[in-house]
Order: sequence, then structure tokens, then C-alpha cells
Amino acid sequence: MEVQLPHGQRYIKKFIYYAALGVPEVDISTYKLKINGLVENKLEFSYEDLLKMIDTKYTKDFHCVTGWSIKDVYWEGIKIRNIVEKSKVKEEAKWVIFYSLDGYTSTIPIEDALSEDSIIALRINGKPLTIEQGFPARPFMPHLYGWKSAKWLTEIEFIDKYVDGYWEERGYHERGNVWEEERFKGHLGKHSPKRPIL
Ligand SMILES: Nc1nc2c(c(=O)[nH]1)N[C@H]1C(S)=C(S)[C@@H](COP(=O)(O)O)O[C@H]1N2
Ligand SMILES: [Mo]
Repeated sequence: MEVQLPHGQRYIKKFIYYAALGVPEVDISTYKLKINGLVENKLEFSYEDLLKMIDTKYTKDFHCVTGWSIKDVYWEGIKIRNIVEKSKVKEEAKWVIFYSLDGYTSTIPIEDALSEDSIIALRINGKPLTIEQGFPARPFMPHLYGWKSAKWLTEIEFIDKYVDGYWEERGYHERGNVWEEERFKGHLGKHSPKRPIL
């Protein structure tokens, strides 16, 4: 099936690696992914645990808000909704914050985290993530811009009230849907072109 490129994006051949806060050192022998916040069961997974939980393999494009996209990336990971089921997320949870080893954070609405295709990615194009790609894990939501995909993921926290992440604090959108072109806060997207300037 031919999928269209979202408005304002162009394909390039290779990922541009970003590390706003530097590339951290990862000790995989002590690494844990923590599930925290408004959950009945606080959980921790080692890298070994995560590899055993892989339930999703698909080919999806990746879109950076700066305008570059990568076509047909093969991803392998774990549906966030399956992790959510295990941890029994409470009713009050409305937002999800991803925390990274380097101090980077990103925030998304819980419904986007629960989308069928939203995963914790462990492998790209048939191989474990490289350090530059965010080894050992990063969330990937195909319908959200790439800044939401926090590399070197260490914690998923469920919260009720919205809190900015690293780029959200710098004016980027609370949700970041690529099809609605939600790049910046206060931008209502391409379906609302007549937004008045206040
Ligand atoms: N920890 C961390 N995660 C991050 C970033 C970052 O600087 N630090 N940059 C984000 C942005 S803006 C994008 S587009 C993607 C880029 O992924 P790549 O570095 O694998 O190309 O990572 C996202 N995740
Ligand atoms: Mo980005």
C-alpha cells in the first residue's frame, strides 16, 4: 500500500542522529526500563525481559519535525498497550512521559501511547538499536513526530496533569501528530487554516 508523505516532509536516505544532551553510556547489565506513576503495579524490565516480550514487527516511516522523513524502516518492539495492561494503568492517567538516560524527556497523550502501532522499539532494520539510535530501547509512535521517540529510554511514567518534556518546553506541540502537522504549541494543524491571530 502506498502511504503518502505527510505535509511539509521530504524523504532522505539516512537518519540524522540527534543527541541534544549527548550520547550517554549504557551499562546493559544494570539497565532497567521502569513503569511508574499512576499504575497499580510498578514494573521493571531488564533488556533480556524486553527482548522476550517483542510482539510487533512492521515497516513504517519515521518523521522528524524539522522536515526529514525516512521511508520504510523495519521496526521490532513491544506494544505499549501490552505493557500498560501488565502494569494496570489507573483511570486518572491522561499523559505519558518518557525519560531517557541522558536526561531527555518527551510527553504524549495516553491515547497516542495506546494506539495499536505505538511500541517500545528494540530493533531497527533487523538489528538491535545502535548506541546512536538509542540502545537499548526507545518508544516509537508512527503517527507522531520523531522528537517524541526518546532514545535511551529508562522510564515510562503515567500522569494526570500535562508536563512539558525537553522539546515541549521549547515550544513544540503537546501531541505532535504528523498527519495534523502539530509541530508547535498553539498550532491547530492543517485542518484549521483559519485560526485567528490573537
Ligand atoms: N535522548 C534523546 N532522544 C531523542 C533526541 C535527543 O536529542 N535525545 N532527539 C529526538 C529527535 S528530534 C528525533 S527526530 C529523533 C531522531 O532519531 P535518530 O537520532 O535515531 O535519528 O530522536 C529523538 N529522540
Ligand atoms: Mo526531530
